[in-house]
Amino acid sequence: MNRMDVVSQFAEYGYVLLEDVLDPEEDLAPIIRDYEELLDTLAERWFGQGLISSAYRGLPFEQRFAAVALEAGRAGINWIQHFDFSLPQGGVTADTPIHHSKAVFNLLIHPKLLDVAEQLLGPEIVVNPIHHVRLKPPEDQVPVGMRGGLTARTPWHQDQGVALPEADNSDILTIWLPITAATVENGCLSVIPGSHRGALITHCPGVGGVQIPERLLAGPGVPVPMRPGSILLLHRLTQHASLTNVSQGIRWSFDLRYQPAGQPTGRPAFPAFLARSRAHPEQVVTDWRDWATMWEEARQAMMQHRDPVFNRWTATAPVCA
Ligand SMILES: O=C(O)CCC(=O)C(=O)O
Ligand SMILES: [Fe+2]
Repeated sequence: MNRMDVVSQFAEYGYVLLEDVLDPEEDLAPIIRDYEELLDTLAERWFGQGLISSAYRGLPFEQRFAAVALEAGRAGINWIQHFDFSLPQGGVTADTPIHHSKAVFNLLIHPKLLDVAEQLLGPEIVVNPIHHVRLKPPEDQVPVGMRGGLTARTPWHQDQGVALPEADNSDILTIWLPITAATVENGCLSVIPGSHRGALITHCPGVGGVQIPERLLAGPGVPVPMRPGSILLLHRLTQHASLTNVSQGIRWSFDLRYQPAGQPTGRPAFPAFLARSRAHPEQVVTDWRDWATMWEEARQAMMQHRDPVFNRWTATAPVCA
């Protein structure tokens, strides 16, 4: 799709599906290998600690992940935090796990993703720190208390609603991409076309995170099944959710965010960095260890200070009653 088509579709619908942007072999296989290694480390550790009954050696990633997550969840381990490359919004300690690796950094700054981002944002591109890996087992295997947007169904929301008001005028672009096929059955995204032309709707706290009450949605959702290599661009006001994973397998995706340099990120407690720049090429972060260090510093700051504010919404809004 050429630049004008991306820009006009994005303006019209608030989302654009771009097929086969990434090469699964070249671009996604390193992520799979990285997470295989991480899973192996965690499975051996938890098995060694007697927290799970087997390390499930030799299983392919998907089955091994589902088996380990099921048992780890029962053992009370917040397993998703071991895989995510962001910090939780509260209760951060020196032991809070976070996964920073070269493979994840390389995906975050992948030239093919930045090329697409540049079409909408211009050439000075910052990585916004609101980003996640989502690894979702079959939903009935996730204990109710552990269900959230990273592990289970994501309720209806606008991404601007999960950022602080400081970023209301920041052009934050979401790029969502599956590592393994995202299907209607395993919980692909659902989007409401054109909903980005409306305002930011009040989000109410609830199971799975802050969410737009169903009766305030702009219309019916359109499911967006995707194959690995394809990417979905989302406007910050586009209303979207994920479906429930009712399959036997896992649903695995990354959601990354980009914005023009010089705008607030909406999550100031977390580190943003310059990923592409013609004006200040010397300030572009190119070493994954520098990125990891920034997050380490954010962690230290969160441990020392009172938990920063992450959300603008409270349950007391009239529409939430
Ligand atoms: O992957 C999901 O379940 C939700 C993703 C999402 O809401 C986002 O990437 O903004
Ligand atoms: Fe979202």
